[in-house]
Amino acid sequence: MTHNTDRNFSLFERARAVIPGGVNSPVRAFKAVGGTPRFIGRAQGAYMWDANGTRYIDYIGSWGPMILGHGHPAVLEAVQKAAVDGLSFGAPTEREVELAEAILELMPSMDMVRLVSSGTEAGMSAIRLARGATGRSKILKFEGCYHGHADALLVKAGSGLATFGNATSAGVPPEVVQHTLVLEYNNVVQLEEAFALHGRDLACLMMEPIAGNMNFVRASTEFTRRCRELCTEYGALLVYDEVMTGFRVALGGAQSVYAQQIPGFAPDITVMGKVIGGGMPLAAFGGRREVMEQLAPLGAVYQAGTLSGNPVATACGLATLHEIRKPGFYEALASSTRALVSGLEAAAADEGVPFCADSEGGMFGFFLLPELPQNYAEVMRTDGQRFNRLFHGLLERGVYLAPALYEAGFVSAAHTQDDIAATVAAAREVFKTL
Ligand code: HOZ
Repeated sequence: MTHNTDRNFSLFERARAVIPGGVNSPVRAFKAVGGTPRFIGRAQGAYMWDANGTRYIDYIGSWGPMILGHGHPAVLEAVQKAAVDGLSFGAPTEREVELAEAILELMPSMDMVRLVSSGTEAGMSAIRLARGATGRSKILKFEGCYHGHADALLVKAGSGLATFGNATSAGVPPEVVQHTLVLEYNNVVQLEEAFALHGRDLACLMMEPIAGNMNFVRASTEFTRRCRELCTEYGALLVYDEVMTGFRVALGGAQSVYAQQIPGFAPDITVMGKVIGGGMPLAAFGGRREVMEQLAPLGAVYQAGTLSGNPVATACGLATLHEIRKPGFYEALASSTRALVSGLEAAAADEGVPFCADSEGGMFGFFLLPELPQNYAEVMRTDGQRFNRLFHGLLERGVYLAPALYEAGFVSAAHTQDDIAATVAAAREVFKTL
């Protein structure tokens, strides 16, 4: 196809004239992998079709929300009905109470929850709440963990302990990030040293339990256990960012997976997004009652939103939660995801490509490395050019992965064994050329 006949290309040209970089969220621009982003016209089940009408097996799933696949009939019906009754009221509704009740039932660490519109908003609000509830300013995060684009959280780690305040973005004043401490993920020694030095000043430790923004890196059980113990010992709140993992890796989120390994394990605050909105702008943060009651109008921590608890988004979220609660849902999803991961591993091994992969529930990641990385520095050892060749080879064969090696992948309940087999066959062809 020439540029003259490629509608993706012409749309990207038009987009670049009116939208910075041609996209409304940077990674969509294919800057890391090169080439022309696909402009999606429609999607159904496990597939998406671009502006040229080319079909792709979709492993992004809108970056996580589309756990049922695209266009699930029960979800569409709920959304259509809700839209007829009104798009937004800016007033309380019965449906948001129902959704809050459903979330709390599935997430026992939360006594109360507040609905917002995006994961960034939920993460930002959780930090304010933690600071308000503890009366402390400092926060701790880990290199490679992404918690949305709020100023205080856009901090890259400096190497080594106790590195405060290196904003990853222009426009974030140093004073805003001076309270953000960044440590290496899965490094227990560094964690213990940091708490010994700053523990009494920390409002919270915020983490992705399975980091999905440095591809897919699990927190080790020991690291998770020490995070919990040290927060308790020093009076800091443990904030679990389950925007990606919530209702994605298990019905009770990643915290339910860790609770099986660490008896009594629970975070103090959980941040959620993506799946709880089923594809509509909806996110949430929740936690223990005495912490959540610090929020306005009960408490002194202000937080608000015109579209919070939006009636159409909550209908979409409720219908999605209804489906994922059905018996066997996660077993089937995890089994499809494992089949994908083990198929890719076997194909890479046959072709002599260094490759490793991991998955939990419907979330997966893979690396062109001989061993699974434990932290961001290890993830960075991936050969980016090789990943780009793999990405484009798969895209040409109708398989749509995230256009950057730092992103996790997502399988939906709509992916069939045939889709997985076709993906593995395509990968095998590409591995031969890497
Ligand atoms: N937050 C996503 C990257 N981890 C990108 C979301 C999007 O572009 O839609």
